[in-house]
Amino acid sequence: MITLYHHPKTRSTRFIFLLEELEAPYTIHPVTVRQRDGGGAIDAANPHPHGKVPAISDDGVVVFESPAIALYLTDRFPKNAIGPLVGDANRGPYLSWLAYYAGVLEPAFTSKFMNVEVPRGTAGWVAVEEAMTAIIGRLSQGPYFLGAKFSALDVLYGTTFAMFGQSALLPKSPLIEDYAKRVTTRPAFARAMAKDGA
Ligand SMILES: N[C@@H](CCC(=O)N[C@@H](CS)C(=O)NCC(=O)O)C(=O)O
Repeated sequence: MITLYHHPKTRSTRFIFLLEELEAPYTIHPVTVRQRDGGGAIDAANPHPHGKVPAISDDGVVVFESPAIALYLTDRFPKNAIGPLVGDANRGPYLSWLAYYAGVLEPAFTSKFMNVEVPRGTAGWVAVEEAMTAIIGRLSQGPYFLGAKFSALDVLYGTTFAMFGQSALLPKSPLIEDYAKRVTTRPAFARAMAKDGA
């Protein structure tokens, strides 16, 4: 049984979505987190090393950080083939774009949000505009990140684009808007929203 350490309307919400796609057995353990306004607090029950969400426990085995949780869960619950397994030709792209999400795209968004220019040739990431060009190139062969097959990549990227769609952080792109809609109109997303607890 998976326990998801969760706070409504955060990065853990999309793991309810993923668990619903996987049809995995899970329970939600609501936790408090530190808020941007100085409120909130780390919850002692949350096993994430910085009290962030998401984190999961699989009968005592703790996994934290979104791409690691995504990979762990799709390997652990392969029934609905939401992530390619070892030996599948899509495994390499799957791992690459999972790592890219945390190592390139999120830092790119943070740099833009903080109005910090990405240091050319030294930072491990690139500006949002450059990252989105690569992602749009990938998705133009879609409809999903791995082509015809929906995967946990779409849970991470699709929900992120749906969230930032109207903000200045994300360059306007009809392709990205259609993609975000495709992901967030899935029945599992609606079930997740109903369980988010917001
Ligand atoms: N790198 C982490 C980031 C997790 C994260 O920052 N989550 C936010 C909620 S969206 C949080 O827990 N914030 C509370 C805090 O920073 O203490 C991941 O992708 O899993």
